[in-house]
Amino acid sequence: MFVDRVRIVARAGNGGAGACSFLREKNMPDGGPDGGNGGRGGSVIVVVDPHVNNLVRYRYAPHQFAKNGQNGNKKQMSGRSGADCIITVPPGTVVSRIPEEIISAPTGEGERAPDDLAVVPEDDSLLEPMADLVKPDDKFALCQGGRGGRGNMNFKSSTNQAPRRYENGEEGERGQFQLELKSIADAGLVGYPNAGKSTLLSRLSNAHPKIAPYPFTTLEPMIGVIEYPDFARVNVADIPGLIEGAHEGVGLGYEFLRHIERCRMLLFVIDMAGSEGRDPRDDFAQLRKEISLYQKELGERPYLVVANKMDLPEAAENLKKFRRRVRREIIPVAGDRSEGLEELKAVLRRDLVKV
Ligand SMILES: Nc1nc2c(ncn2[C@@H]2O[C@H](COP(=O)(O)OP(=O)(O)OP(=O)(O)O)[C@@H](O)[C@H]2O)c(=O)[nH]1
Ligand SMILES: [Mg+2]
Repeated sequence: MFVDRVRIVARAGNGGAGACSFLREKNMPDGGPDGGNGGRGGSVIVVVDPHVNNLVRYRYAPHQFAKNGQNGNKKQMSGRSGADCIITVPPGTVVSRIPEEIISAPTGEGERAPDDLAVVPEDDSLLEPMADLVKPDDKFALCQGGRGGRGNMNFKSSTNQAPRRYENGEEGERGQFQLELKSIADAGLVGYPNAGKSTLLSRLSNAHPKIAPYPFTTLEPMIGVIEYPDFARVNVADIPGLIEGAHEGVGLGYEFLRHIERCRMLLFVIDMAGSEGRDPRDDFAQLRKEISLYQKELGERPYLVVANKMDLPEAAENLKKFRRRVRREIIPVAGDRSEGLEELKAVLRRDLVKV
């Protein structure tokens, strides 16, 4: 299962308490205070691991708690620090806080949501973005561990040689958070189901997506890397196909548009043969519309048209009509025969690789 959005409850460890103790040894009945400090509580830390590609593990383990620090001890011994809790996420994970007001807001029946259950805010705009973790090993401390309290050995002074004072540890931070994967690729493939997006990705890049002659073969996004002989790279994201009405929840591609939200360029893959009696011009117009309805800004992103299935008989005539309507760069290809792909690669390189 591909999971690209989870809500978690995170809690850092509390600091350990400082100790209150006095040195007692043979021949030293009144040794000084020797209570050590408490250890620091562990923090909850989010770290990017490029080998992780989704967030599924946190769906099943939404409670992420770090360990408490241990209490200080006699003989000036400090308590051990609590272990951190490390949350590994894929590159492109956006971390947001779910504000308290939403968590403690009454639910439908006038009840409060339980404190340890992450609730789903109706409105994403209420979330407070905290971090956008992009590169491998990017880190973010979600909840800081509490500081350990000082033991009584720290409170000795010229006027008080035998202090009984010590501190408790600080509480660790806690909260509820959303982790959302918004993949980062240079170019994103957008098209109707069966248009041949996955075929293109498999022929252009090192990726091996599933390809089949039925709609909605692709159920989860995938990123492939195109490597050029001089080691320049362009990565391309394949997502499930979009259909008319996608913005109203028809089909499943819409949910996945977040994975191309951050692409620098969109590649509209059009079945130029007009299989199943469709008109490629309408397909294109509909796709553009769905994209803009998803996000106005995504509709304004630079794009190219990839005219696919040019090997089929109707395609050439359709392409002529298409060119008359769409005044854009159009690259004719036949994905499953690898025809036209060198040109497509060259164009991607021209537009996406910095020199
Ligand atoms: N004739 C012809 N068929 C193609 C071409 N490219 C892809 N196909 C076929 O079209 C069908 C769909 O290909 P996919 O790559 O799975 O299409 P998709 O756009 O990824 O589809 P979804 O994942 O369902 O959105 C497969 O049967 C492919 O073999 C092409 O250039 N010419
Ligand atoms: Mg596919």
